[in-house]
Amino acid sequence: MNRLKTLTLAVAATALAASTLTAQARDFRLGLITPPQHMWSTEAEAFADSLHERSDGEHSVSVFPAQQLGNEAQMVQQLQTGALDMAFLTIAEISNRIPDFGALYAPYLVDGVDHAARLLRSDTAAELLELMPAEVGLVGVGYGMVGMRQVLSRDPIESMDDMRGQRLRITPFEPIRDFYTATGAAPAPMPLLEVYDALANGQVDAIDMDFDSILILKFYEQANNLLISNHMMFPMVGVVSGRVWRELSAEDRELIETTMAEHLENVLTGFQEMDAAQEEEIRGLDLNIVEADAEFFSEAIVEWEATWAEKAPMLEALREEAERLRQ
Ligand code: 3HB
Repeated sequence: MNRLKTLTLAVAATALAASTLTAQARDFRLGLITPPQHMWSTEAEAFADSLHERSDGEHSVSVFPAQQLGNEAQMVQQLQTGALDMAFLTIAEISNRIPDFGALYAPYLVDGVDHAARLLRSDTAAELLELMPAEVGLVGVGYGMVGMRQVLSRDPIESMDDMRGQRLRITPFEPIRDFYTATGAAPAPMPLLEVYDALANGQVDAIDMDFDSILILKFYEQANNLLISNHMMFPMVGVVSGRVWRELSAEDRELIETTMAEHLENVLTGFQEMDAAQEEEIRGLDLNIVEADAEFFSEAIVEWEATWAEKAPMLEALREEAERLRQ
């Protein structure tokens, strides 16, 4: 080895040692709205364990599930100021702030959970994440999801006519609100953890929900008609505060990014793996089940497209990608 190379290596080693010495041990805070038993929450805990282990005990992550730190709008604000370090967020709040994300909720963009996961792993979906630092000050590390959306209702829904005037709970965001308004229903925005009581006390007649939450939060106890419609996918995004990101060393960024991405991938595969069994379990409950497809909602879809093709220019590219990934 020549002298110059040895010297360069020695300087590099000293720099590395110095940066390790000055690297700050951190206890990051990660917030999410889902209850502790939801897979987003259990994978957030698993991410915390992995990061602790891979940083040789230097970094830890405290996970705050069940909206302990506030709703998603409040968490996004905290992420922007750096008061919160990380979160697993539905795309709902993000799509309210970056309309292009609304394209992910195009009705029947995907055929089911496998197709949804393929689309979320694509470069086109990754392009959306690139918009986040400049537009909301968050670093979007990758996607997770839950299962496809269904409609659970007190009264049977056999055609779109039956939806007219129904007070129907939605996650609070615009693309889904526009879809249900177009069906003739009266959308009632409400966070996940308020849904059970709202159904129980008659505040809403129906809810937009996924199989997993219908089961784990026992919504079927309060409404026994299920429209298996698979009408939209429901992505999640793992984020780090842009402010916090800027303070991190390149090494820590890399560690956080790869570790979080791995656990988000576990969420995608987890929901892919659970879907069929959950559908079977739900079909085994004492529910009146009706199935729906794009034809069922055709007029509402035309109306939705008219608004969102303009609001979310990424819709076209996502559709093309979804078409390529259709199997
Ligand atoms: C929702 O319906 O708002 C929701 C459902 C989930 C996870 C997060 C939000 O399974």
